[in-house]
Amino acid sequence: MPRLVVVSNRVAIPDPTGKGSAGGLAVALKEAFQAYQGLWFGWSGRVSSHPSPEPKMVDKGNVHYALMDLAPIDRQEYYNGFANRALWPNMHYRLGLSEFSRADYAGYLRVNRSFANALGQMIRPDDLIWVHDYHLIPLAAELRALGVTNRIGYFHHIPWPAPEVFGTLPGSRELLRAIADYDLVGVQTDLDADNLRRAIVQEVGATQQGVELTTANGHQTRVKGFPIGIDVKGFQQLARRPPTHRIVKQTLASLVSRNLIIGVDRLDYSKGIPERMEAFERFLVANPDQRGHVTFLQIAPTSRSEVPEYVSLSRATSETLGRINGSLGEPGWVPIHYVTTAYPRSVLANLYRIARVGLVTPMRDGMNLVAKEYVAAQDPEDPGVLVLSKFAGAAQQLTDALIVNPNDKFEVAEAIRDAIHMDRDERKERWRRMMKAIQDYDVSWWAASFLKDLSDYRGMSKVRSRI
Ligand code: ADQ
Repeated sequence: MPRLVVVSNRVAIPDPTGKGSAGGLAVALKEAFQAYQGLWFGWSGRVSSHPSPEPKMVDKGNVHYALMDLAPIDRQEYYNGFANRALWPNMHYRLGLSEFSRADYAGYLRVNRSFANALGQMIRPDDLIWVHDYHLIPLAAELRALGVTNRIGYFHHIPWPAPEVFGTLPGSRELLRAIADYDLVGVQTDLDADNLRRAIVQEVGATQQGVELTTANGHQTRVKGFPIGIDVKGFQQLARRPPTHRIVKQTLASLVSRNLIIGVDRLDYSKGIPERMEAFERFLVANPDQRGHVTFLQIAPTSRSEVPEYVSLSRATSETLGRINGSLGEPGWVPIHYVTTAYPRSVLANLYRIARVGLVTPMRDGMNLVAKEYVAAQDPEDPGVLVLSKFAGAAQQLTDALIVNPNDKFEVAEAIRDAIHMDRDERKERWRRMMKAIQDYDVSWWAASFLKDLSDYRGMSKVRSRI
């Protein structure tokens, strides 16, 4: 049986108690790891002053986990620095927030090289290697430099911006050259794929035939959209379970004759959380009859709190929240409930199901799985309405959501009003079509179709035979 080698920035080892909530990628790869023998390589999440150049091995079932520690400077430059202060904002079209530093970029390349050195020694000839996300773009190029000729695929979870935007980032051409060293590059949408192919053609001088690109050295790579999905059946089952968690019971109790609107995100400026609160404010101002009858619950655990832009966002969000609740709230009714706890998936599923409206309005998002989870969790006989940003990859598939531009709070406010007043027949009809879209392209489809494409692909053979 060929081995599947997954590489990602963070490695999610199954919780021995089985109680913890599995990370997104762990859920996505569960089935793939049943079909293959597995090795999952990446950062342990730990920082050590003298990290070992060799990974620490942990074995669980048929998956071996290879965990690398990082030195404090590595975490600062590679993770907080180049990945999260330069690449992330650039790829989410926030050029004003993108902070490039040569030291950070050098740290990013250094960590990718040290990961490749450690991983390279573990690779067997017929391993299929699947690298995940923007932290690890140069990994294939580093592995190739060590003589690794295996098929290597890359999946990019966040948007790939227009070439004019990506080109503003110093180092962008080198990164494009590096990405062309993969055999298959998967992105979330056809638009992302088109952006990336155009950039590789323009900046690296590759020739293009359909989805296939050939670089000057004869290496061929394919760039295609593979929209990521969720475990629809699993999520539906969670949503149908009777609520046991305190927050769900309290929320239900507080909702007598009130509608619930829900937002669930990591606290990240790409998710448009303060903008969403302002749109809700606009809705309450324009629809005074709704005051006291609607509550907006925003769940947003803090993330990347070592990155200065996230500290400012946290402050700005709390200020917006305080201002709105102070000016519009009444004794007995708080318009926005804001919670910074990360809840288990079962709790989210229950909350999605009782919410009349799912408000998913990122300024940019690769896909956005919350939109799909919200749809999966609904009661088919009385489903809620999804309000979805046109800038989430999910909007390409969920065209029966109420699609909005998150930069226009008036438009979002109108969509909230329409969602609350939508009759049951229309809600059911829209939900049925969205449900079909998420079932047809669920997480099993995503992993299986990427891996099939990668294993069928012969593009590297010409180069391999010359080595
Ligand atoms: P994220 O930016 O993290 O992922 P998203 O797709 O919404 O965004 O995934 C978040 C996941 O975390 C969801 O499964 C959600 O349920 C969970 N989550 C969010 N808030 C939570 C909370 N308060 N408590 C518990 N769980 C919570 C990146 C890209 C996305 C892309 C995914 C997958 O930015 O665009 O969809 O990868 O490719």
